[in-house]
Parts: sequence; structure tokens; C-alpha cells
Amino acid sequence: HLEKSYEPRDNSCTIAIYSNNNNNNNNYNNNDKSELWYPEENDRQDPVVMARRLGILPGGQWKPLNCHPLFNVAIILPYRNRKQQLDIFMNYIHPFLQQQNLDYRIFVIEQSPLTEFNRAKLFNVGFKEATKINDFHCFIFQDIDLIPQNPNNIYACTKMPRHMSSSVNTFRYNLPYTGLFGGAISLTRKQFEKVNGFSNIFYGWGGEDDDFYRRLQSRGFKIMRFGPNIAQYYMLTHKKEPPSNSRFANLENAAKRYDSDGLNNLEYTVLDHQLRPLYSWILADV
Ligand code: NGS
Repeated sequence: HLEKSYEPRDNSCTIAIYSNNNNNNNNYNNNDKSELWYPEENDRQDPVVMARRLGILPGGQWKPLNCHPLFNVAIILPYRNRKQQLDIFMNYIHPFLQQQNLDYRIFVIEQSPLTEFNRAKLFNVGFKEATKINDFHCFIFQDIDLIPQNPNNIYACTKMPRHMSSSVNTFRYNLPYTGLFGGAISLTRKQFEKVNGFSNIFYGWGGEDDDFYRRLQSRGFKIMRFGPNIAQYYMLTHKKEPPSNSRFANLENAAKRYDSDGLNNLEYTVLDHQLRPLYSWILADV
């Protein structure tokens, strides 16, 4: 069900499927941790050294050179004030994406201080800015505290929007509720545009992902998930944010805002940007 970004050719890259999946058995096997990665909180490398070693171009871009990639992906990461987690994430994600033979680029969208964090709006900003740079076919919107553990969890798009992180260690690898669409998700550019992106009004913690799920439903999208053995993530530990007071009120009138609140009324200022060794950094006032 993968949506290819490029026409397949004779020398198209293959997608490696790893051994713990070869038995065609999608039943979750709690004991089979053979291919799973467990991040260490000290796993960090010098970014310049890492970029050189892995052949990553400035701004966190890479594509395979020995075969023709099939997938062209922008990874959008909202960010503020979590330097250590960002380092750990970069340390794991580049080798992970390279194993999958993707043509990818990583964007870190940092929110300027003073206003409350607005995860959803930062995703919209990342989408807009990435789209200016390149004709990305597929977008991954994800939090930096989530490390994908199974190399088969491909960072590409599917025919329907995909919830990628349905199996997280902090939920004992169970999905807490069917409508959860937070953590890590993938959508094609077209799918994202069709729902007018995320709502811009969710300042503070919670609800923005639920709103987005309803947007998808209202536009007739069914979401998909890979099996729980593939969709496994390890969440880096941090203090829980207090939930926002406005989130339920915002959700209540969600349906009225789908067409007027999102990509089409997005306002922000880019205060600064840099091509850092492992990612493109954008500082935005939202
Ligand atoms: C719901 C939140 C979502 C959030 C989910 C999981 O209650 O935004 O919990 O959160 N919805 C509202 O607050 C309305 S988690 O346990 O992963 O921190 O994504």
C-alpha cells in the first residue's frame, strides 16, 4: 500500500524487510525483540562527524546514490527546549532512514519563546517551508521524543494517512484509543492539503491531534496502521506537560473550523534559519 514518489526503474532501490517479519506473522510477539532498537540516553555523536561519516548533506538531506530511491520524504519535527532529546533522536533517525533507502530531509521547526507551545501550527509551518524548498511527496509529522524501534516501520506514505506510532512502550505497546492520531503520522502532500493541514488554535498541550483525526474523518479518509510489532516506538522520558484548559472547547467547535482554520489562514514569521549538519533549522514566531 505504499505510495511511490518516483517512477520505478531498473535500478530502483529495494526496501529491506528484516528477519523478525519474514514469517508473515503479524501477531505481536512480545518476546521477539531481536530487531528492536533501544536508545541510550547518552547516545550522541558530534553532528559534523556524524554527517561526514553518513554522507548527510547540510540541512539534514540524504538520498541513496547506488540506486534510484522510490520515496521522497520531508520529516517535520516541532521543537523547543529539548536539546538532549533532539541529539538522541538525530543519532538514531539518520541511520534508520538510510537503511530504508529514502530520499529524505529533516526539518526542525523551533517555536520562539513567550507564546505557549503550538505543536500543530509548527507542523503547518514546517509543511509550508518544506514545500517552498522542494516538491516533497510525503510528509512525516512527529515528536522528537519518539524513537522508531523496528526498521520495517517505513518512513514513507501509504494510500491512506497512517498513524505510525500505535505501539509505544509507555502505553505498554498498546493503542490507548482508536482515534489516537498523535506521536508520529505520515500523509502525502495531497492528503495534507485536502484537510487544510492542522488547526492553528491549539496552544498548550493536548487535543490538536484529535482535531486532526476528525478533519481526516470529515474528508472521508480512513486511517491505517501497521501491525503493532512494526509500529513500535520507544519514548524518551520527560516531565509531562500540564494539559491546556482550552482544548475541549476547541474540539467542540472543531467541525466549524475545518475550512477556515489551517493551511489557508496560517500566519507566522520566520525569525531565523540555518542548514545545520543533521537538519534544517527554522525558528518561527507563531
Ligand atoms: C489525549 C489528548 C491527545 C493526546 C493523547 C495521548 O487525551 O492530544 O491524550 O497523550 N487529547 C486531549 O487532551 C483532548 S499521551 O498520553 O501520549 O501524552 O495525544
